Amino acid sequence: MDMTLRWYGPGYDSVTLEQIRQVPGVKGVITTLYGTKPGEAWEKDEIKKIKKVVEDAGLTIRGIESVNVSDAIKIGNKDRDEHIANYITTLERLGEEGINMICYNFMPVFDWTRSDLARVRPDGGTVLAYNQDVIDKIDPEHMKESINAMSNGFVMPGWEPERLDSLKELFDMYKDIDEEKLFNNLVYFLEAIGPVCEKFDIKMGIHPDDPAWPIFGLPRIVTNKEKIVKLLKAVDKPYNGITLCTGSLGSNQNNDIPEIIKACEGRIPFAHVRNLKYNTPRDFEEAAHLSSDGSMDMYKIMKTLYDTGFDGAIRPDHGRMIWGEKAMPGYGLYDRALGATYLQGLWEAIVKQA
Ligand code: DNO
Repeated sequence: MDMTLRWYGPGYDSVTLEQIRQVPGVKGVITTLYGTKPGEAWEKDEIKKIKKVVEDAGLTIRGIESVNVSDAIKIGNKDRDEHIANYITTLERLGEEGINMICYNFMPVFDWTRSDLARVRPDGGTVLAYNQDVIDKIDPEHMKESINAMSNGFVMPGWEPERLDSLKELFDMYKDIDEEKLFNNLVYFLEAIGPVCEKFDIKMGIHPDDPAWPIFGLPRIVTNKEKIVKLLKAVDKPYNGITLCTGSLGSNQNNDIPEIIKACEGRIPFAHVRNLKYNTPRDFEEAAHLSSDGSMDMYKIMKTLYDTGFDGAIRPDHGRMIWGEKAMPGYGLYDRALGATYLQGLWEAIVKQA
């Protein structure tokens, strides 16, 4: 298990590599070239540059989150094959630099979705939260205004301004895409990138849909154990794995995370481990990582990862905003650092007990 922290790269993150290096046990970061557009090939020099910046700070790049998949690939339109060729080039260039864990998602239009990016909790910290009644009232084509108003001036991952500017076109492009077509397009993509993944021993970890059910009439295909197992079987190769995101899968209160971990044994190159507090079947908020602060059993999650031989990268996920920090919602330093040490504490106890 390699404990990591997500870092957005120079100019995008309020957290520095020097700070990350001081979080006990964290030796690597999960990063990306934030300025790149889905569909384009990443420049070799840019990859080398960010690698050097990270290594000069005494850390390594443990993986990429994300190499984003373009809407053309998800929809399967005329630009798909060109975009896949560029994706393969990116993987090849990352592989050549020894970077071989890639997180991506296959969510149409919106990446993760929340109704509130700064809900105040009883301890005064603020957190990301989701309320279905609020989401039901939002006009999805105007999500841009909602997200911009909530994001502290940061560009939120998955909510890049250029995407938000064309929401109407994006919705139109997806109007004939149902679950089955989306799934087939994902399989097509995974088969196409197979050779480059195998050549460089790259592990792809698809991120679950968040929340884990269809929203705004758009299909969602990575939401529960059955769908994940179907995907792992459809391309039954070690490179086709998942990012085990407990907060995303856990948004659906019917999902049993330890059972999902067991069903994915050997196919989890990356884990995002965080807790949620369920308030009602239609409302949850992102608690601190500790089991006692939320609704999930974090010990059981870490123990099941251990018991199934998990040896991938792991990171604490969205943290609360505490101690007056100003950062991208969910991605401040303080609470994620607390999460990283807590998860490592659980892990140490599990290892020693075994
Ligand atoms: C949100 C993240 C997601 C995730 C992507 C992976 O905080 O968990 O944006 O990085 O879905 O492609």
